[in-house]
Amino acid sequence: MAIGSDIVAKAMKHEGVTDFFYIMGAPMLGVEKACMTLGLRGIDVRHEQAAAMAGFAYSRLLNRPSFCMAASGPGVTNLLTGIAHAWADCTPVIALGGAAPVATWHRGAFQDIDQLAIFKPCTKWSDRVHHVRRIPELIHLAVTQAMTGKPGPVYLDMPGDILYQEVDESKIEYPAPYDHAKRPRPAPSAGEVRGIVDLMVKAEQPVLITGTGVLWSEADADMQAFVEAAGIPFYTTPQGRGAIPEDHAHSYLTARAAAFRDADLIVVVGTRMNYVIGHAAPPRWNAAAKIVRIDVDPSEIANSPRRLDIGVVADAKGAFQHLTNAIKGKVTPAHYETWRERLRIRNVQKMAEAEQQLSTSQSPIHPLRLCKEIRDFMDRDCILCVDGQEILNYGRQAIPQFTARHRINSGAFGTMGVGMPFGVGAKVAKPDKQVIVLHGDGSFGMNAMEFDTAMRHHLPVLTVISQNGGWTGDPNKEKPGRDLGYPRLDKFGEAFGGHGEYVTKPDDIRPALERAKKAVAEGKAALVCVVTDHNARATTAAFTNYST
Ligand SMILES: Cc1ncc(C[n+]2csc(CCOP(=O)(O)OP(=O)(O)O)c2C)c(N)n1
Ligand SMILES: [Mg+2]
Repeated sequence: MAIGSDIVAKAMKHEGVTDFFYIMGAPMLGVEKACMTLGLRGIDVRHEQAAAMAGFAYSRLLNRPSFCMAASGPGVTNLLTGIAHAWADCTPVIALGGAAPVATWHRGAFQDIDQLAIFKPCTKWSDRVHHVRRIPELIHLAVTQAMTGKPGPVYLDMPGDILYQEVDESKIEYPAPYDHAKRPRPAPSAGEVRGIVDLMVKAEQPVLITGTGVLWSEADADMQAFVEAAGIPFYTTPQGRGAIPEDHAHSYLTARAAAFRDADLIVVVGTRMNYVIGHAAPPRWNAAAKIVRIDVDPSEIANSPRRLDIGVVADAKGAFQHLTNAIKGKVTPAHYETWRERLRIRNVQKMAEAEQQLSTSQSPIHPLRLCKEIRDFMDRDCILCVDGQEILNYGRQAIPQFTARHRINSGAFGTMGVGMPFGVGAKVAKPDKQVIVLHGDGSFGMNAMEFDTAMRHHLPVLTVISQNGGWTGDPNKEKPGRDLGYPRLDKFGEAFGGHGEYVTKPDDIRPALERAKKAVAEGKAALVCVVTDHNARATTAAFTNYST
């Protein structure tokens, strides 16, 4: 005889799950133990939101569902911010929440609250296990819901009496595991492809803008083939960066604003037309431009904030392949040469200006100088997780990206506190890659205890903190609750057996990073605390009428 908890673990293993993130507690202990008995790696974190956030990074890096688990009541409600973050950024994090027994609902039972209702608006799909024999079906459904079409988080509520119910194992059926290679990939019609090619033939100044949809579709190489065949300049959302290495000849990072403003054809693929790209609408984008949009999710096409000239429901991979074939003999790189040259010249000029700012040796250290030091230090395929406000904006401007999926940050939800958990999840997903977390000091505090998780689980993450003494820059000293002072966060790292560095001079940053790298090579997590200028305020495109 087995109990429901054993069946959850077996169903997860059957679906190919190898790792999960959790904090122990009833009624989920049985599931957690059974998973580890079956050989799954359980990473016990220090706050449940960090379990969901670590899962987020894991999913992003591996294009796989991630699993997090929490005890009933406050354990489950603690997951919420991480799951909401995954919802806002369309990432397949699967949360299993322990719940009060069905038999005692509404009778004042311990930790009894309607968790399913709480998670409904924060997930792509959510449900409750009602019958022990249907557990494998529901785990399979959870994975399928999370992974197909536009991905997203799901929640499964697991009442304690079902988890502990005995069941005859011979009566349990396991569906064939979800196979991502067989996922539906809608293709554009011949007419749609023709229409897009016509617009490309007529265009003189087109721009391709893409997002993480391209990464989920595993279409990076197809995107590059299209970009090279057409000679079209490309830009990505902050998290879609690296789909094509940003030192590619058709990448003009610092000419972004000009490219958006002057484009006469905007091709939007695998990204939402949300505030992150200024809705692909005026004032950031040319009002007179033609616009083509390709997305796997029909509701995205239907919900475009700007009238589309052509809207196509299609998967990015096939769409790029069709377009690359269809433009043959009609659009060549020569077509857009003048346009590219304009962007190239602008980019070269602005890059040179930027390099001067980045090299500043002002004291206290400017966050841009810190970014430059990290840029020059990090591996080309480093996984860089960035969290904060000023440091996030500076990092975006200053540090290019060469590897798809390896850049994750506070995202569309603007969630502070994701950095450390992302580092943990990233190192679990890709233990052989360099993982650097670039953190604000405020956001670091939110999940700082994940440094302990990194140490306990031998996940040598290199964390760099831009310690500007509080939340955001505040040159005019006008923000309530902004100041946090300058505690010795390097000592915090050392308290858990990690490597600590404390830096106040620009020229000391690189040697400190090198020492931290050595500690990381020896298996230790490292905390490099760099005191930065509290007056430094990054400029970025405004997306609200107010700001933090
Ligand atoms: C969970 C959460 N709480 C609060 C905020 C509001 N907020 C946005 S930016 C920010 C400050 C970030 O400061 P820090 O991490 O120190 O980075 P810095 O901007 O100083 O580089 C805050 C509190 C948020 N976005 N998310
Ligand atoms: Mg700060």
